[in-house]
Amino acid sequence: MSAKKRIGTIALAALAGAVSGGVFLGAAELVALLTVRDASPIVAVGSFVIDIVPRWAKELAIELFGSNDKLFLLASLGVAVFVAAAVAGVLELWRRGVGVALFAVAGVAAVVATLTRAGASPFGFLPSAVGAVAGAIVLRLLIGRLRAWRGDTAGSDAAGVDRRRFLVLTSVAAAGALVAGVGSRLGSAATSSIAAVRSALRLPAPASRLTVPAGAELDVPGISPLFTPNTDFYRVDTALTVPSVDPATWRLTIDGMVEKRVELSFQDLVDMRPSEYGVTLTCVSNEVGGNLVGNARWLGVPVRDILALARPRRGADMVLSRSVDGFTASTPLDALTDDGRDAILAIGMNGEPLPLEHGFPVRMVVPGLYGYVSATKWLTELKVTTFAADQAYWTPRGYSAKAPIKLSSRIDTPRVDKPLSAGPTKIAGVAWAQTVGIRSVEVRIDGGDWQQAKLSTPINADTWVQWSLDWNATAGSHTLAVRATDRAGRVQEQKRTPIAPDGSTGWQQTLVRVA
Ligand SMILES: Nc1nc2c(c(=O)[nH]1)N[C@H]1C(S)=C(S)[C@@H](COP(=O)(O)O)O[C@H]1N2
Ligand SMILES: [Mo]
Repeated sequence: MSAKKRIGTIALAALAGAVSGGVFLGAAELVALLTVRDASPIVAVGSFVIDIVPRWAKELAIELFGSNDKLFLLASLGVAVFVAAAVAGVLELWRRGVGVALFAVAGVAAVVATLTRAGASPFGFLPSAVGAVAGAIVLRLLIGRLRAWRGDTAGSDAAGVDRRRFLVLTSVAAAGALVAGVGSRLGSAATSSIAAVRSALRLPAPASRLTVPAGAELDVPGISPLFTPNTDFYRVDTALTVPSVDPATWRLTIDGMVEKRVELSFQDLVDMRPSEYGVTLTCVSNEVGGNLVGNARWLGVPVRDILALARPRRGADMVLSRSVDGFTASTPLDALTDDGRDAILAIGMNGEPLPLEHGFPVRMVVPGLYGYVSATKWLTELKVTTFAADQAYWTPRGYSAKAPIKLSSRIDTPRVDKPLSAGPTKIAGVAWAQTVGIRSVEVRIDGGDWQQAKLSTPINADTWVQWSLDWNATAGSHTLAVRATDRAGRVQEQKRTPIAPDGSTGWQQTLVRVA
């Protein structure tokens, strides 16, 4: 065989391998659609990767791709699968059975990843197993045909026939994999019944409504709205696919160091007459000036009332809240039981049931604590325990077990990327110091004196305030800085510190160009 022909054969083997990899994924998605929805191997392996990647990689992904970090992970995994499958194709060409063995190994790995997910169904092995078998069969067939064709004398009738057989089978397999894979993902999204259940759900009228004082919202173009619309609300979680939890079968277990183990249904929460609370949520990954912060009107029931049903025992100092997908958060027990703090189990967000990606049907919301230590979505268990005995998801991954939100402020307008023309304008933004409240916000232009910004009337100490300062912008470049002071008199720290282990500090500085 000439070198050129050999290279051509290897390339075709790689193609056959990649197509077989596609068959693996496509068949698995189809079986997942028909049997165990959550057992897609690519999702299971992706979730596994999320749990094991080092902190710096995760931070980099969030920094580069923001809320698209999961899409990026899936795409990288897809590429990795095709590359590995192409290699399997070449190996199968080199020695019969080696490529097939590689598919078997991948199948076993996918089965393990699927079965070790939190809440995995015992039949979760089916999609990966069927996918691996289908992929291996196709690989064997394709490489067999490729061998037959490339072994024929060039230009012979047999070569023509075998060539056609190889190409036809490869195209059919590729098309089948594509249709099965894409069709199944679309079908699964379209028939996901949880979205329909959510739209049909009617929330009870709040026992008491949140009072929003006059002057709570400033009228400044470009400022963050007082309440962040659900569709614009930042999303951060480790869930590669949004968990489906039906409120009809949802149960919350309160156990651990309690006098009485308690189980509650969604209706039990509704019967506890939920009220409205205004709370600004913040992610520990929010850089100074970042957008991983949002304010909402939550409908919920105080966690203290729920814990009271179970009666925590003496000695407990933490509640480990658990999500259906295995995520956990460690919240100091007193942050949940203090009369002065409105920690709630929320069922509503801005007048609607919780959106699916924000924890439908029930999540926790605790004023003053970063999301990763308090705001568990798709909540399923509250385990009363101690910091000595239990660790939450992020604790062994380099974040503090306890993490109060740090006082911070942000400039919303003007923005670096929006041109500004000279003349009177407003510098404006938001500032937050949950549970304490904001006393003042100051702005510094071009290193001059700090100037007092005007504040909106706060809803309460748990929500952010808006601030604004009149500015007569002159042509040229200007540096703007902002800092806030809370009602305890603490001034926002100037020193820049990174988000790990317990939240960023520093003053936001922006450069604006005025034309
Ligand atoms: N189940 C689950 N809940 C979770 C998380 C998660 O990864 N899984 N992430 C937490 C983090 S880090 C934050 S900042 C908030 C974000 O809530 P949001 O996505 O509704 O804005 O949810 C928290 N609750
Ligand atoms: Mo977070």
